[in-house]
Amino acid sequence: MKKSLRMFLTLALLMCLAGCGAPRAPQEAEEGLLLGFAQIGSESSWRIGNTKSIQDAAERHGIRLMMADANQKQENEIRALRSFIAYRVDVLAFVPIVEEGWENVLREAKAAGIPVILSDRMISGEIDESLYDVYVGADFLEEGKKAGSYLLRKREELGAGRLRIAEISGTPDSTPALERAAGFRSVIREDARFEIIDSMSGDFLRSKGKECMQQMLARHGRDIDVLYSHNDGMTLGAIEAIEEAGLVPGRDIVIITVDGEQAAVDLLREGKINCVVECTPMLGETVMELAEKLKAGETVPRILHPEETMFTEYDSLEAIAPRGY
Ligand code: GYE
Repeated sequence: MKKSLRMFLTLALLMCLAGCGAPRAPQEAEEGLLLGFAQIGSESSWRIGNTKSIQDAAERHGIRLMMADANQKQENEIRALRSFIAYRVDVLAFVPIVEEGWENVLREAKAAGIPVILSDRMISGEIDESLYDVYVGADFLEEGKKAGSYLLRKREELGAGRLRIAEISGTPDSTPALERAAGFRSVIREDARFEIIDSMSGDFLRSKGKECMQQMLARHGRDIDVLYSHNDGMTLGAIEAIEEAGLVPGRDIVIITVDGEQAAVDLLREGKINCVVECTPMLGETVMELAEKLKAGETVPRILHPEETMFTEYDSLEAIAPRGY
């Protein structure tokens, strides 16, 4: 069968298997590195920026990209990975939506001799380290610690009594949700006045962030001093709920958020958010460089964290460059 026809049939198969968004067709049909990338979906502006970063970098590098959108379902992601393996891509990359449950498909990739890049999120469980080559993504524990360290600085302004924190966390069992929670707790533990009075998962979705905040406001009324939200999308939803309840975000409730989307930085400038912990979605360039090295059989580091910062109400905010996501 002609290679281009085989490619077309494989893409059609992938579309059926993933049951959702069409995988992106490779730019050139015949030559160059072929990268299979399984993305988890488009739950946030961060994710949309991440997908674009991958696509743009693949184009710059002349890498043929087969991209599947798993529509937030691990089983779709696993099916897409199996299709990439069957197609014999040169390198596999994927965003593990949750940490557990990847052993079998990774063993299949290893048996087929295909190197694996974990992009943005980590895996855990009965994982033999040889089942993937490299992790490229944020240090989420550090992000949680940054959020906590901002709060230690803020605490004197908040009075002498208990400081009641409501948390809206990300997708359960995903690395950013687990580690943003753990890092934050490891820092605020230092002061017994801090108390996490409620924690709900908003699945990294703006709509769910709003619902969580509405429910927590109904349960606790004005007894919430601080909101710690694991991503900007959920924070934007929560701010709507706070304003609808007649409260002033950033003043009646101190707001800490993670990601650093343009919309969150704008609200930080307006005083409606107090602290934005940066998490960059711009991982495309590094993923492509790693894919090229892996295909060439070169050794690569096991872990690569991008440099990240945070922006708070205590900083001068004029100089922050447009965020691009
Ligand atoms: O914070 C959130 C996205 O995995 C770091 O997923 C990523 C998170 C990001 O949907 O906005």
